[in-house]
Amino acid sequence: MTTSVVISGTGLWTPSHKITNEELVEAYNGYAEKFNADNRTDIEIGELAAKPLSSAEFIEKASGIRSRYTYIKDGILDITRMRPNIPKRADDELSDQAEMAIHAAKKALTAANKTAADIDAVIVSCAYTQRSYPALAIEVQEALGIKGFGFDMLVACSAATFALHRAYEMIAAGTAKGVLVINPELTSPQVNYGDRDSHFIFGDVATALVVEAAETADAEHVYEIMSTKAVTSYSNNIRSNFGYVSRANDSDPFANDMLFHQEGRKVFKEVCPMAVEHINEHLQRHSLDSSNVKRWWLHQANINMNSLISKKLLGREASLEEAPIVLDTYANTASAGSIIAFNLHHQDLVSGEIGLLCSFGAGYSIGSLILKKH
Ligand code: CO8
Repeated sequence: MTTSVVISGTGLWTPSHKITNEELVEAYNGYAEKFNADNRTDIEIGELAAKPLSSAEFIEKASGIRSRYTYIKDGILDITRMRPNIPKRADDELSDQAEMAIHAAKKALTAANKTAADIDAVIVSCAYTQRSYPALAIEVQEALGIKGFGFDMLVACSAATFALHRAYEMIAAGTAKGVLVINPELTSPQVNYGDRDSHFIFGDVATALVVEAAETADAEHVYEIMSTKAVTSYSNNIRSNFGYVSRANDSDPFANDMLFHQEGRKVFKEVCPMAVEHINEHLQRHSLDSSNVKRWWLHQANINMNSLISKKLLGREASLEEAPIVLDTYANTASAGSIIAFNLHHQDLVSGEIGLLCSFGAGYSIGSLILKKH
């Protein structure tokens, strides 16, 4: 008999600090004007390019983002700093990302009607972890009193869906009875707030999900994972060179290439058709098509990407009820975007209805799950 694997609870932790486009643009423009004044001579002789100004209208039109949450606001809008000021914690204190993860994990456990005793595997999966070891997942496991094992995973924007794939396989194989998948997306330390093209894109958040066998699930809202599908295809169009080798190759730890950077237009053009093909193939595996899907919990990187993808899938614009958007308030939260959409927009589905969860981003990486409400 094959085990039916379900998602039985989700948790969302939203930081209390919020930055609007207007606040962000005012800080960036102040920084750019100061940079241009300080470097006027080099700019005049063509040695240095002047920094162009940003605009809140452009940001909303090009991305759908109006504001974002940040773990710490202090420092980001300071034009002499342009990065969050996150105090260093001692080794015996809970780390920042573990703290974010625990907030979301507790909510997911409550929603799933579970306690630590029901979980025996913890996966912390996100775009960055603040240290290499010990794994954040093991720190979270210890703090929550979970027996078993934990490990960290990095798959940029597809970290959450790829971790759900692993959780699904572990439950199906019987190697775990309850898995907590947690995505503490602390993106703000990697954002180049002095770069007009990308200063507005990201926000911080943490999401969590409980994955278990259908036979142990007793929560109010339970979703069977009908199947998972993943694909990766190498691309340098979204990149960060930050890493532990920098010390050995004498690179500047504050250089622009150590931060998130991208060829946004190329990403848009290349990833949209990949995502459409991927989703159609996944649905075909179950002899389904887009008309069978009640809800699309799509990755949240750019509203124009989502509307293009849903237009190609449905042959028309998707309504906000069919394909919810959380970008306007959360911005791009790396792998957590589709999970936030799921968290906020899943309870109204009725038994037997189908939804599709899909991430797409750096790598390139695409991950999808077809979910059926119990
Ligand atoms: N204000 C005013 N004007 C601007 C601004 C700005 N802030 N930025 C750019 N412009 C200008 C450009 O210079 C350009 O001017 P011109 O036409 O004179 O050259 C014009 O506006 C148009 O610029 P673009 O062509 O760049 O504008 P787009 O319409 O393409 O929009 C986007 C830019 C929003 C970046 C868009 O291309 C996009 O969203 N692409 C998809 C990118 C994407 O989804 N990337 C995924 C990245 S996330 C990911 O994979 C996870 C990584 C790990 C997490 C990292 C955490 C830090």
